[in-house]
Amino acid sequence: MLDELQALEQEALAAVAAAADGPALDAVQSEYVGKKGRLSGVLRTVGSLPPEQRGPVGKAANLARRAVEAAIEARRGDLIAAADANLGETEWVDATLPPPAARAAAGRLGGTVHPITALVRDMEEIFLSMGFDTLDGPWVEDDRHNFGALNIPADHPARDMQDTYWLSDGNLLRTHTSPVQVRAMEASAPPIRAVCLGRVFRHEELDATHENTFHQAEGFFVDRGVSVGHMLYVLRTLLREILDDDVQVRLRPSYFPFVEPGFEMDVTFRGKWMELLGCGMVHPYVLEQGGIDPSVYSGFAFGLGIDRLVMLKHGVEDVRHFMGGDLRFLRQFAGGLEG
Ligand code: FA5
Repeated sequence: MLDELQALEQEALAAVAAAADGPALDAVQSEYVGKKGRLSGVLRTVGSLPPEQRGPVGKAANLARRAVEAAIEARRGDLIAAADANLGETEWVDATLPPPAARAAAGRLGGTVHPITALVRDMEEIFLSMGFDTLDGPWVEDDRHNFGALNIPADHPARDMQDTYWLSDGNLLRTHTSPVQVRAMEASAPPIRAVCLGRVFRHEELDATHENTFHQAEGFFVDRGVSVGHMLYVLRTLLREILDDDVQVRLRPSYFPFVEPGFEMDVTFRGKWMELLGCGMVHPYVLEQGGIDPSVYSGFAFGLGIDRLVMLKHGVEDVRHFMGGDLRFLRQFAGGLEG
């Protein structure tokens, strides 16, 4: 019986050493030392042995089981350490690889630059080449910067031209980029030559040329002797760079409380005129609000609808596509716009 036990122990130890991985080791464990295992079986028969054999056989069987269990734990530790050491080979991921869906999409890699973002980048470069600084302004504005300092007091009918999203604390989502003019004048003295390209918000009735979240490019230049001629030069240069040379443009007298005189510029689009921007000479009241002496300095300002310029450039028929989130629309701009 003792010889048999010894042979069983040797057999179990050899099986442990030969187990190549976790599942193989689990199988060895249950074959020899599991509840119904062969060594456990010997221990269960000890009670039926003649009394003088029970002690030595029981002791030897217990020792054999403990030796096999210890060998199993040691082997398990070795297998885990070996797997860890090998992790770099078996488990590596290429973190730079695009997800499978994006790879499959139109056989190209990753996402695309949104057409608005692409045009914003182009415009910023053009303005930079004409010596303009790029400024940012907050989306959440106060009444003074969005309206009051721009010569639109509380009861002014011009407020109705820009239906406003008011916030419960009395602030608002900026309805245009013109507040950045005021902020720039407050922050620095002339000459000021700056642009701000960013998002604006209006509680609009939506149609093919009106969104409630859209983008404007504000440009302004304040110095001694600035005239309408300077403004037209900058606008013409910008539009020539962005659109075809043969684009038709017209300037109409118009009213904005913060400029005098004021104009609107239209461009032809699909056989009709589309309003693209408002512009004019900065009103003396606005210069004063920005801490600038209107008897010494003059300035021009314009506010251009970026979404509409993208429509013109790419022949997009409805402004609502831009914020609609439809990837089929955005993928059309994949070629050549990646950045
Ligand atoms: C303004 O917002 C003035 N701040 C522009 C300005 C600046 C005038 C400086 C004078 C001096 P207006 O509301 O017209 O003006 O908007 C300017 C341009 O934004 C429009 O010509 C149009 O191109 C675009 N725009 C206006 N409303 C929308 C809209 N709901 N959806 C898309 N584009 C719009």
